[in-house]
Amino acid sequence: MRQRNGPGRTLVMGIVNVTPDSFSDGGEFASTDAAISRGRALLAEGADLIDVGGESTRPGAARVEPAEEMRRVVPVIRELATQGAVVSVDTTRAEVARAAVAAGATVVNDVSGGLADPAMLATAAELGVDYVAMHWRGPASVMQQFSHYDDVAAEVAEELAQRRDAALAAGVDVDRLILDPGIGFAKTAEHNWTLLARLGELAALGCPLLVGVSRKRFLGELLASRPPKGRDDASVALTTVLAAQGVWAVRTHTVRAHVDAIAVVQRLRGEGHRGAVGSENGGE
Ligand code: PMM
Repeated sequence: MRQRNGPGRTLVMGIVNVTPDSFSDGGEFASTDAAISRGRALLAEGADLIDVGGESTRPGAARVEPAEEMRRVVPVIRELATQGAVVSVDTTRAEVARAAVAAGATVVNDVSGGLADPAMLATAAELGVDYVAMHWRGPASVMQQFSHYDDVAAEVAEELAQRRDAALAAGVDVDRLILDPGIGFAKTAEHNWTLLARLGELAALGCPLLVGVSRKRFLGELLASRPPKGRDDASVALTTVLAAQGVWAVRTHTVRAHVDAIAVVQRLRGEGHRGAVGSENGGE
């Protein structure tokens, strides 16, 4: 799979949801201070980048106003970027992306792949940032109605190819474009597993891949309905598989175990790794 210039391994994107209603962390980091602390903690665990979002994409979630979305994400981005973090903004709105980049974000993570806001692709091109186009068939409030596929891997690949072409036509630099299968977005558990098993078909689109499985519902279904935080070990197991396949980055709520899993993959390949994060050389 296509990697980019960088450390030559899968990157870990730590999630900071500045939302009162996230499915995975139940609004624990809704305040600015709590979100900044969470971002710092994920960086200390070894996150390569922090993804800051101000709008829940939980199935059925209602939309928030752009002003409220900006109020949530901008101060968090500014503080983490000032501290030297690479920050991405999880938004479907061009105006929020613009404010986030002004505050220091260098990646725009758009779960709609440019479909939710007609100004998004041109804005990402103009801002000259990395742009993640995720596979999306509609807003969270209605997306589960669109989970019908004859061949999920082929259709997601075809729809992502259209988003890739639209982004390039709008002027996004080919070296700044990342694609994402959108695990859990307008997809059943069965669809998610099929997509993960056939990721090579998406890699064939020629762009690096970002994959987000962390704590998602299909893992709860696998694990006898365990609640979101009980799905972390299975999330790490998937990171191991995804890193072995060479995805560009994984998007996760916890970081250290994912960094460790990636180090194991690197070591088995005979490639150097960056050393354990938080190691004290003890316990041997
Ligand atoms: N998943 C969520 C939110 N943003 N962005 C990308 N690129 N890929 C994803 O899979 C993705 C995303 C939903 O998960 P969360 O509510 O736990 O953040």
